Amino acid sequence: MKRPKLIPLSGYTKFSVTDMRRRSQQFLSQMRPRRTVRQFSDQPVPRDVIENCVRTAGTAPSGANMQPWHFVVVSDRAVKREIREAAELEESRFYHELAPPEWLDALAPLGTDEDKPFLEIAPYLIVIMAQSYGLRENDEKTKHYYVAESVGISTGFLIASIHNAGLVSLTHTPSPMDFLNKILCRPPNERPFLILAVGYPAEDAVVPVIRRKQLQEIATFV
Ligand code: IYR
Repeated sequence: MKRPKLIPLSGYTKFSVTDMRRRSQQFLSQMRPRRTVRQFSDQPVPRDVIENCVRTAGTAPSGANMQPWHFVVVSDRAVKREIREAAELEESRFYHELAPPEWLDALAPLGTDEDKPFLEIAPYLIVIMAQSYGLRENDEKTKHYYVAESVGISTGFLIASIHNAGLVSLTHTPSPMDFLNKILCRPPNERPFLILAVGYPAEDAVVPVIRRKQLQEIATFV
């Protein structure tokens, strides 16, 4: 068994309570206006900004530090079109055959349907892949732990950093999503977690009226 290689904690900054309070309030004010946006502009976004956001996602904690994620950043028009066509096929089945009425009722306030133009219009689709297990170069398998939790946390970091950069995103999960492995030539240890469309909002973008739960509804202090 390997012995742990431990080094002193560096890069940690302790703030005064006053500063802590101010910073936590500032961050809340920054995150609060974030909205999931469904109408995108086709205005290009610098690739280095996306690279930094993905780097930030890569700083997330993960089970046994296996970092069981892979981000496929799609900007190629033909690939985006292929993804749109395949996703709309699945979505059409979802809305017209598979979705139980209760689910359709829950989605009604969002105004979603099987038409997914954003998959072609948004300058970037970040396809987040979860690696159920690792594959060494010699094809040997390694175990991954808490994959969904790890990839979910990483995706949260990604969404927050995209918002912080002044861009908007849309989490999209056509179901099933296995067509993405084929289109993006991904290995069998990866399964699509979600598609994140990223870009600037369309000039005439609209969002549904939503209410966020209050602190007392989402937290219990014991
Ligand atoms: N995947 C479908 C349906 C959908 C499901 C949920 I849960 C949403 O929050 C939004 C949509 C679609 O993208 O339209």
